[in-house]
Amino acid sequence: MYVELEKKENYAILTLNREKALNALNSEVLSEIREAIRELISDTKMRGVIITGKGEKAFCAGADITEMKGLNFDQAEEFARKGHKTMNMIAGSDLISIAAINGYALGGGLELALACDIRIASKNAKFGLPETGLGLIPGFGGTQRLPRIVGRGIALEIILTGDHIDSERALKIGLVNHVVELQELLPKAEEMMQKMLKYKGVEAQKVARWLVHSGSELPLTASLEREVNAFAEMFEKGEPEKGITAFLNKQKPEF
Ligand code: DAK
Repeated sequence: MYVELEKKENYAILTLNREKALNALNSEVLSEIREAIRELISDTKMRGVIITGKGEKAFCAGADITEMKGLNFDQAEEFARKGHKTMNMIAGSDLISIAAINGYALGGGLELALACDIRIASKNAKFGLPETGLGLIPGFGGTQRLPRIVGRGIALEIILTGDHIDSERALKIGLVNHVVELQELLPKAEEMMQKMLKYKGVEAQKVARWLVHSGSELPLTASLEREVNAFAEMFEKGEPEKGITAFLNKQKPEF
């Protein structure tokens, strides 16, 4: 198995387990990731996923370079679609996702982290999109998700130079939310996940996440209108009643 899935009470830790190849994404790894995400989506107790890599060297060194050699147009398209399907499944599901980046996050590995809601990195982490040096383009969403997170200028620098950037710079440009010691990485990711899953409206989080992710595809006036409707609809779903009543009674809300 190239993917380990450890379920906790209401979230899971998904670990890429192909350490010898620095957790590179071949077709099998991609399909096992999708299988694991599908399993979490169908388990109604599961509300979040932390994605990390086995070992101390790499989160994921990218798409499997050996598998890409000699692809024709149709095979390259199929490979790119498998990657997109995987990333979209993570970004488009109702699972809150945190990438816990424990080393290299290159190419498809960085694109996997970009598909997550939040990125936390260890100090030794290194990031980059080296594809153009292989005569490729970032093919698992990098040309689109990276500029939406760090802005177009920085994204183009990363894509066109192919340079590795360290965790300190990644933090400065907003590519990652936090940088911690390697041994603190999973505890930090779990602490954040638990905090997000406690005393928070389940539906409220789903809707807020959806508004943030889908809003960037719409003109501002349309996405603001969508927010108004979504806000009003929350009152028909019962969570505001619970949350507001608990606040007024000086209690913690249970959703
Ligand atoms: N794929 C396959 N194997 C990889 C790999 C990768 N991406 N990265 C590393 N490995 C393997 C190495 O070949 C080596 O295997 P053995 O020789 O031991 O059998 C083992 O992992 C350890 O790696 P190194 O010996 O190289 O370790 P070092 O510490 O010396 O260097 C490194 C670590 C991360 C700097 C280096 O391994 C490296 O540069 N790796 C390649 C990183 C990279 O270029 N990643 C981007 C891959 S391209 C598309 C769809 C998708 C994509 C593009 C287009 N369409 C279809 C349009 C996405 C592309 C990519 O992600």
